[in-house]
Amino acid sequence: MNRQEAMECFKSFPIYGITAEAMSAGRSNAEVVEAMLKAGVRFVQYREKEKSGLERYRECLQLRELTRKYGAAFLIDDFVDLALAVDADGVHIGQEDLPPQAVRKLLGPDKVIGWSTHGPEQLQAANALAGVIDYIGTGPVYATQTKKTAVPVGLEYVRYARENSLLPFTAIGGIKEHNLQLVREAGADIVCVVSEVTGAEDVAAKVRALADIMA
Ligand code: TZP
Ligand code: MG
Repeated sequence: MNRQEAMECFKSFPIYGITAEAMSAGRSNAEVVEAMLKAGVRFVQYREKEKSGLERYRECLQLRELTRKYGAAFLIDDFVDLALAVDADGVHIGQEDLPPQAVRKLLGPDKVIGWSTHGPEQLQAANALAGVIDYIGTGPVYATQTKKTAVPVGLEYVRYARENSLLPFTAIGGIKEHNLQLVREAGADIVCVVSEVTGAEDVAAKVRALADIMA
């Protein structure tokens, strides 16, 4: 799929899927991702910071095939080389990674770039890069074990994004079934829910329950 089709996937379902094998109750990423896809997830990010490059590559080949089968977009967290090697649909980068313009140069015009932002100043910088990047992440909304060092920015920043972002955005960080309604009311149409989904006993049922709250 092309960049525009991948962004249509981003907007087509309220739950953005992210891998976290260490928080998947002993299941493989492929197993968890397939359950997400069966429940309607159309945008999947591979996020595994501790594995070897070879392990990541092998796993991404498998996930690329799986996401293609379900017509879902597949993004890679951090690793531009890996994204190119497995023909992913794009990358998600943070404030301390290669700058978006450099990533765009490497990826060319037809891949999606997502950029994490943590406050109004970074959101304004993202607005200035509309066209280079395609969407932003806003968070962490709440404190989370999935990213222990990150300082929570709260619902206030979600409200700010709703009012001020020129780009589509997704809220992330500590979002669970019990607080999802608040995140939605703050203005998020798309949410990244990591451990609440990967760790759920029934991953597909959890995704459906979350999507119902967002509907
Ligand atoms: N970026 C900000 S918070 C976070 C990332 C990758 C992790 C969110 O994980 P969880 O388990 O949904 O809190
Ligand atoms: Mg990153």
